[in-house]
This record gives sequence, structure tokens and C-alpha cells, in this order.
Amino acid sequence: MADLNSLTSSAYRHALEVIASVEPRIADATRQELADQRASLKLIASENYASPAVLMTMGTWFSDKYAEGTVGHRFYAGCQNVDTVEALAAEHARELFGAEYAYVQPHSGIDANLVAFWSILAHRIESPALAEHGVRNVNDLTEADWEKLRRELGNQRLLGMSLDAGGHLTHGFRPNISGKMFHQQQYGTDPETGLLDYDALAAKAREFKPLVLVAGYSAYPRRVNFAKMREIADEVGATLMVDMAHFAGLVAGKVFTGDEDPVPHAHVVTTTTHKSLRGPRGGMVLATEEFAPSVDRGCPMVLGGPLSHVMAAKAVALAEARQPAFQTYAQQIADNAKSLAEGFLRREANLVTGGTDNHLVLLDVTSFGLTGRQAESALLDAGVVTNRNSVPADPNGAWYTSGIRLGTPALTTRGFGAAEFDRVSELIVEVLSNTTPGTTKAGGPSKASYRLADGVADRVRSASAELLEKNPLYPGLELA
Ligand code: DSN
Repeated sequence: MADLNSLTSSAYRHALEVIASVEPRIADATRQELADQRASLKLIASENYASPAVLMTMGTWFSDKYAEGTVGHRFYAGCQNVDTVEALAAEHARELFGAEYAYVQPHSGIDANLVAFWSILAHRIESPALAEHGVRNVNDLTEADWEKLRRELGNQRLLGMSLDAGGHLTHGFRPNISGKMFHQQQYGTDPETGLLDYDALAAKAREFKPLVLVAGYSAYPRRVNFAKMREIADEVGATLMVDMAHFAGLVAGKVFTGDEDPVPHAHVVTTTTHKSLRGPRGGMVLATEEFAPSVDRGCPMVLGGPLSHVMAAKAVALAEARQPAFQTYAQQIADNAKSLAEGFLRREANLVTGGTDNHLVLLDVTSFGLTGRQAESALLDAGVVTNRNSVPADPNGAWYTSGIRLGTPALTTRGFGAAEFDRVSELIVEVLSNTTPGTTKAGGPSKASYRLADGVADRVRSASAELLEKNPLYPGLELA
């Protein structure tokens, strides 16, 4: 048998020829995307590089199949192979995370969170209502019962981490549906340390008495004690939902264990599958047996037909994550983040919370005299792909921001280690300390325009190229 690299190269070359026979511009853009990803330092904390096996699994005829329902209970005929796929993906997820139940149909993180919210509402509201009305099934409730339930549904409370403290849009941010379907309040971090203050959070929970306490984050560079979160939830009668989208790979790879592993502590855990978990773009919900029946109704409650080709790719990615090598990878993600943070601190840059102990670093760029937007653009000019991000109580708001969020999962997949990440911090500081803010047309200070000193972008690009060439993306994959 040919080796895997040459099989992969040959498969992609042929696939691109087939695509080009219909729309050559898409084949060209696909080739270019690989070239661009290969040539840049990808530091977006929510991105990664899925394996060729995961990527290829998405390009099959499972894409054509409708399969609303659940395994063995579908609303379409001919779902026997989708059943195999979904059951396998769920089995891998349960085994990998030690979860009682796994639902692999959500198409994305927001879908997974919506399934979780509605499941918690349905579970917490239907169960007492069913008992109160002496019925066993929601279908037996009368229209008057439903009217009462609808009023109760619209009156529930959610407490989640605020966006500028590192939470996510779907954790009760006002403009998001999660901030509209619930009465919401947000918890932040300690203004001095930037760290979660569990006592303040508990006090807020006691006062607000939420139905749902959401833990998890997109831009908080620290670990969370989920045992404490569960204690707080139990004390106020809340359901603990953890969104582990960002750090699912660290949970899968056993870097986060004990109190830092959300699965034994939360009632419901949601995740995406494409970030540190390194799978296909999609979502997933894990739950206790108690919540499983309501999560299982994700379709038709919130979702339509599952993406069977993506569920297949989830199964492949989860099988990869069950290999011992994934634990080594996950530990390296955390070690690399530490090295990146230490590199910044040695070079006198400011980090929110003063460091990291997960996969991301939040660099406060105000000490360089820049907004996040200026820093993001200057870095991109030098081939460093990051995203601007709010810092707690951000004076520049959510559009311009004052921070840059940097994550290590993608470059760790390429093989970068602690020394390379130290060099990355040096290159980033070189760009930022050679960038000056521009002015508006009226002559005032601009939050968007900037000037990167001559020669810096080229110098940083060529230094990055050395690192990138030593750690190739998809080594051995050749499209020409
Ligand atoms: N957009 C993802 C992130 O970058 O964190 C989360 O939805």
C-alpha cells in the first residue's frame, strides 16, 4: 500500500481536478487557502488544522442524506448507515469524556447551546408541570397548561460570564438570543486580578437565583473550578451548563482533570468540535442521564436534519482524540501557551490576568499605544493571524477593542514547541513596538489606521517562514 502522505496527495489532486471541471475558481481558491494557511502563523485561539482523515470524511454522500430523528427512530427511510455513524460518534464522545450521554447532531456551538438551553427549560418546566397536571407526556397537556408553561418559559433567568470578561455571545449577551430568551445577568472578573471571583459570583447567584448558571469562556486565559461552580449552582437551585468549546481538547487530553474537568460536575456540557478538539466544524452536547431525554429532542426542538457527513467526521476526530498521542498534543498546547505568555512578560508586554494556564493568552495592547484593531491589522501585514478581543472593562468597546487573543492549538498541531512560541512572542512584540497609531481625516487620533515601520513586515515574515518550514502543515501533502 502507498504511504498515507502520497495517498492523501493523490486524493486531493484528483478531488481538485473534479472540482475544477465544474468551477475552476473554487478549485483555485481551495489551493490558495492551503497555501495561505501554510504560510502564516495561525494564532486564532478557536482555530486548528483537522487531519486529512477528518477533512475527507466530510466530502462524501452522507452529505446528501436527510436523517431527522435519533438513532433507530428517524423520520426518513434509508437511515441505516447514518445510524451507524451517529451511534459511533456518540459512543466515542461518551467514552472520551466519560459522559453518561452524548448528542452529536448540533451543527455549531450556538446550536449546541440552544439545544442545551431549551433542554434545561423543558426539563425544569415540564417535569413539575407534568407532575402537577398528573400526566406522563407533554402531548397530554391542555392548551391552558401550555399557556401557563409559555408564561413560565419566558420568565426564566440565566447567569453567564460577560463578553468583556471572556464569556461568549451565547452566554446571555444582550443582543444574542440567549440574552433575549432569558432574563439575564452577567458575572465578570475581579477588576484587580482579572480572575474569576467565586465568592462574588456566588453572591450574585444567591441574589439573582438563575435557572441556568453558564460556565465556560472564549477569551479567559485561566482554568475554572467546575466543582465550585456546581456548588454555587446547587446552593441556588440552578442547572450548571458548561460551554467547553474552547478547551474541549484539554479536557479530552486529560490536561484538565478533577475539579477542572466539567463533565463530572455539570448537568449539561456543550462544545464545538473544531477548536482544541481538532475535529470538523460542528457542535455537541454531553449530559447526565437526567437531562438526556430532553437533549435528545434537540431535533425537532431546535434543529432540523443533522449533517450526517459532519457527524461521520466527528466520529473520526473523536477516535483520533482517544489515541494516547492526543494527550501529548493537549499537554503541549498548554505548555506552549505558558511559553508564549512568559515570552511576552519577559518582553514587558501586559497580559490580562498576568499569564495563562490554558490554551490562550490575552495581550493588552494599550501599552503599545494601540487598539486591538490596529494591532490585529499590523500583525496580519506581517503574516501573523490573530483576532482582536475586548479586555475587561474595555475602554475601546467591542469593535476596536484593546486586546489581541492568541491561542496555541493550531501551531501546536504543526509541531511548534515552547522555543518556537517564545520566538513567536518576540516577533509579535517586534511588530507591535514598531506600529504607531494613525490619524483620522480631521487630524485626531484614529482607532483603526496605523503605520508599521518600513521593513518590519518583511523581516517578521521571513523569520516566521523559517519556523513554518521547520514545522510544515500537512507534511508530505503536495497538490502539484
Ligand atoms: N467564534 C468563536 C471564537 O473565536 O471564540 C466562538 O464562537
